[in-house]
Amino acid sequence: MTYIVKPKFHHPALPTNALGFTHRDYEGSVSTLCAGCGHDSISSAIIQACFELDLPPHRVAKLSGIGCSSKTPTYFLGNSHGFNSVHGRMPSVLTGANLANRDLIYLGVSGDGDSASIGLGQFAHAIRRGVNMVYIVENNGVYGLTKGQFSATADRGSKSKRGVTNTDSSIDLVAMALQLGATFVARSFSGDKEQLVPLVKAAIEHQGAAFIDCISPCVAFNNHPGSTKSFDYVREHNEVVNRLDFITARDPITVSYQPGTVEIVEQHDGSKLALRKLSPDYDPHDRLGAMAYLAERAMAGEIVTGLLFVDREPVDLHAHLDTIASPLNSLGEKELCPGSAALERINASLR
Ligand SMILES: Cc1ncc(C[n+]2csc(CCOP(=O)(O)OP(=O)(O)O)c2C)c(N)n1
Ligand code: SF4
Ligand SMILES: [Mg+2]
Repeated sequence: MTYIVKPKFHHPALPTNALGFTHRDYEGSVSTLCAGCGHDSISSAIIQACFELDLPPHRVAKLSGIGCSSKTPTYFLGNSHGFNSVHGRMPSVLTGANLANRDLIYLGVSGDGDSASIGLGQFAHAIRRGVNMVYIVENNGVYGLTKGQFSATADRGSKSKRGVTNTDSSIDLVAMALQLGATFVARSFSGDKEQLVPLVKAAIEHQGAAFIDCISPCVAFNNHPGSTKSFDYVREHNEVVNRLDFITARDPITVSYQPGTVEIVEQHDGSKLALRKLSPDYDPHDRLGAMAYLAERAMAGEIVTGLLFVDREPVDLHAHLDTIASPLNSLGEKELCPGSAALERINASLR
């Protein structure tokens, strides 16, 4: 058995959100991951973000591949749509679902093996097409589910639990997402919920390809000295460039700030991101600058976290393809089958 259903009763005084839902309404089954696994903290951040955004659970579709990370959608949003696909194939399934029904919020949950090893091509194409989604990689540097082999995000020189040194160069998914044109790019740490919850909220409201690389230590196979994805290593080498407050379109801006230290970034739907600058030189609107900064800090052994890049005017796949505004499942036979005269016109235009 890979999941245990949670009992339905809860304390009658649990706080509710604007829809009358409690936190429990956004939870899933009881997690069967190892106690202390970073992935459980990410699930908890997703639950918190969706509760605070007052999202109707039936409007969310969560998709994943294979791995401990890809099992996690069972442990959150139990009342949402879910699809557990094949190893490394989540991005194409998500792309297809998004094209068929643009009205849902798409949450792609993956692992570093799922996205940087077997699924690297799929990851790249979903990002470069600008699919409107939140793509979260729960990055522990190993294949946790198959007992701790190095994944493609393991740093060169880092050591496995058995003491073997990784001799391959690592793939930095954040650098790739920036290069491939993602319009929202962030890196976070499962141990930093204060940073992760607003990042997930902002990514959900972003109308384009939003990518979050979340370092998520595997306590069973990659949390030892010599690992660069352990809790201790990430805490010691974490360079936070900004802190985010997320404000929905209906909330008043209440953040207090010193001029010059906070920038308010408005998104398409009117929601606002209040970015507290911790690194004064860092500009999250400069794609090339972000790429250079990340590479420079990585050379110095630092892991840069925070909102790394956001495009205020994102364009998504539906805009690129000029698709109809309604979800395909709401179209009737008349729209879906316009008749032989229309087909003749299309054929004639291609001759
Ligand atoms: C096509 C295919 N190849 C290999 C596997 C075996 N396999 C299952 S999970 C996994 C790696 C998972 O690693 P990751 O995505 O990093 O998830 P984690 O368990 O670390 O969270 C592999 C290689 C598989 N299930 N399917
Ligand atoms: S093996 Fe690692 S990734 Fe999998 S549940 Fe355990 S700690 Fe988490
Ligand atoms: Mg992994």
